[in-house]
Parts: sequence; C-alpha cells; structure tokens
Amino acid sequence: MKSKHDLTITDIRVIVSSPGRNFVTLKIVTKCGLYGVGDATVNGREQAVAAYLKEHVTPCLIGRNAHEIEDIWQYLYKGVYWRKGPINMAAIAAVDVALWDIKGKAADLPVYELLGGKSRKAIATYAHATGSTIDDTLDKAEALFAQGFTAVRLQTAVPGLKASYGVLGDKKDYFEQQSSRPLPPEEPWSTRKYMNSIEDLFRQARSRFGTEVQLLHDVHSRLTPIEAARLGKMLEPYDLLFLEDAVAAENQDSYRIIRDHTTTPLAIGEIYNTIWDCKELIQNQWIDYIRTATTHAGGITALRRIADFAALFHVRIAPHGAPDLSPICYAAQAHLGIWAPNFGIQEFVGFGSDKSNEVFSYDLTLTEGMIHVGDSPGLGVDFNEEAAAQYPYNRSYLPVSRLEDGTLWSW
Ligand code: CS2
Ligand code: MG
Repeated sequence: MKSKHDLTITDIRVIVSSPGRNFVTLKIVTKCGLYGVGDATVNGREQAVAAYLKEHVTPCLIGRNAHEIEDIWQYLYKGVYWRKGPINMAAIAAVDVALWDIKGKAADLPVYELLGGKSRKAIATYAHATGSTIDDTLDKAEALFAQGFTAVRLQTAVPGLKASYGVLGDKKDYFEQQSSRPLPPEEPWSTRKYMNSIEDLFRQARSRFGTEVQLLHDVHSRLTPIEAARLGKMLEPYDLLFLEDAVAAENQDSYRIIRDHTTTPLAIGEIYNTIWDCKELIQNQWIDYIRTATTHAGGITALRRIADFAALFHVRIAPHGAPDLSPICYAAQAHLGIWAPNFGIQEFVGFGSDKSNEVFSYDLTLTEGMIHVGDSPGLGVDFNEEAAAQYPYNRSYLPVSRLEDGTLWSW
C-alpha cells in the first residue's frame, strides 16, 4: 500500500547529552517531516554506541522507507555479521523505537494500538526504597506506600561494609550520585555480611507493613547459585513479588539450581541483549519475570517477541526502569506494557530529573503508583535538541565491586 506520507529517511541525528546524567538519543527524520526518537544509552559506554550509530548505522539507513521496521531490524541484526552485543543491540533498539514512533505518527495512532491495543487500563509499577539502615529503608518505603505505590523494592546498606550499591550517602539522588563519578568508584562486598543481615530487613518490613503490599529485592548478581538458593529459601516467609538478579546468568542453567530449592519467584534480564540470552530460562520455566529493556535488547520489535515467547511459559515481563533509561525508553515500555497480555510490573524511579524534564517530554502520567499512557500518536515523546545542547556529555561510570580481600566481584 502506498503511504500518504513520504517516509523516506532523510536525516539521522545522534545526540549525547547530560541533563543530570548521560543519555544517547537518536532522531530519525523523514522526507514528509515526520520524525521519531529512540534511546541508545549504555550506562558508562555512551560514546561507543554514539560512534557506532553515527559511523556504521546511519549511512545504511538514509534513503530507506521508515515503514519497513522489520526489514531494517533484520538488516541491522543479521547484516552486521557479528550479531548481538550491548552496543550493537542498543543501536538497533534506538532505530527500532524511533521507527515505531514514526509509524504511529504516520498512522495517527499511539504505538500500543499498532501492537494490538490495550490489555489493561494502566501499568503497575514498583518503586525503590534504599536506605543506610533498615529503619531508613522502611521509612522511605512507608513514604512511597503513602504516595500510592503498592510495590516497593527494598535495599539496605550491608552492616560493616563502607559502601553498598544504590545507597546514596550524601548524594541527593541517583542523578547526582552518577554524575559525581568521573572514574569507576570501588565498593566492597561480603556475601557473609549480606546473608547475615538481609532477612532482618524483610522480617521488619512485613511486621511493619503487613501482607497486602508487594516487596521486591535486587541481589545485583552477587551470589553463587547455591547461595542464591539459600537466600530464596530464607526469604520465602516474606513472600517477595520477585528476587532479582540473584546470580549472573551467563550460564542460564544456574537458575535451575535456585529453582530446585525455593518457591521465591525469580527475575532477571536487565543486562540481556537478545531473546537468546533468556531462551533457556524461559522455556524451562526457571524464572517468573523477564526484565529485558527496550533500550538494551533490540527495541519494541525484539521485546514484543520476548513477551510472546515468555507468555507460552507463564513468564511475565517486568522491564528494567533505572534512571539510565531515558523517558523515551519508559514510553516504549509503557506502550508495550499496556498491550502485553503477560505484562507483570514496571520498575519505576521517576520519569526524570528537573534537568532531564527540560530536554524530554512524554505523554505518561503517574497516579497511585500506576503509569497511564496518553493517546498521542506514536510514542508521545519528544526530545528538545536546543535544551539538550545546554548539557554536554559528562563521563561517568557505575562502581565496580571487590571482596574485602581485593578480589574483583560481580556488579
Ligand atoms: C539496577 C540498576 O534498577 C536496577 O534494577 O540493577 O540500577 C542498574 O544497576 C543500572 O541501571 C545499571 O546501569
Ligand atoms: Mg537490577
């Protein structure tokens, strides 16, 4: 069918900006003037994906028809020869999301309508409560429940360790914490200290908040499979919605070991790039939630496939939603989440900072802990290039983690 819009791709811009923290944003412009935006942020490696997009992707796309999302996806995935990988897949994701945005605008429909329409009214989220002590964490959780959230991830500094991931210390928020790291800071880890202290957090949480609220926890891949199995058993009485990243799963069958020992639901996937990374986890039903992000696992086209595959095995999607995922990623995931029959929950740490809100606009609203998706055509997001120009790239890193004897450990 001949489109009433000329969607020949005429210009592609890659913008690295730092409105509070670094984001890599892609803008694809077509001949009729319609454009779309995509997120390609790989935290701590932003310039690599920007160079990849500028040098190796954009020249191949100029002159193509923006309607041909599937063919362009396959071209960038199979055509590269060296498939997969975080840089490649973030670049494909940004192109894919920008093309869905354009298709929605051309059809004058929100992207969720193109996916098959809404399966629910709004998207459930879970917020973060991270404190320096158990009381601090639980006070933060109480404030979130008072705002209407019904699910909260609890993290507390490990007693006896100088620093713990996610604990802000003197920093106002994640944005300030991340931008204060021109080189990777080093943080200590002790599995024994962690295992000796973690149960108390959940015991106190249940006795303070009762059984109605949903609680979650992220292990950040610090344990071995058998340690994770023990943790899952230990936390069973506290009825977690899920335990996240208990083990780094380069070996997907590590999760079989955990699964054999505990009924605590398991989630993983924020660092995965493709459906292949989670294929065995899903088809063996070793996990309950798959947490791949549109930005890091190939965009809406790829996440839709993961969601459909996961649905066959009772696995639900719970996409990553940390602050390094831009409002464009949130929008893409919101459109997916409102459609996917097997949507579970969306991680949510706010749509952005005051600075990032000058740069990104979005048609999403949060009420009572739920994200409502507006009916703007496309993804309903925009990126203000002039505002972004006020915030140049600022090199920053995630921390690295070491055991107390100095051995480098999983982050
Ligand atoms: C975390 C993230 O939100 C999460 O679940 O694991 O904070 C993660 O460490 C960062 O997004 C990495 O960039
Ligand atoms: Mg995580």
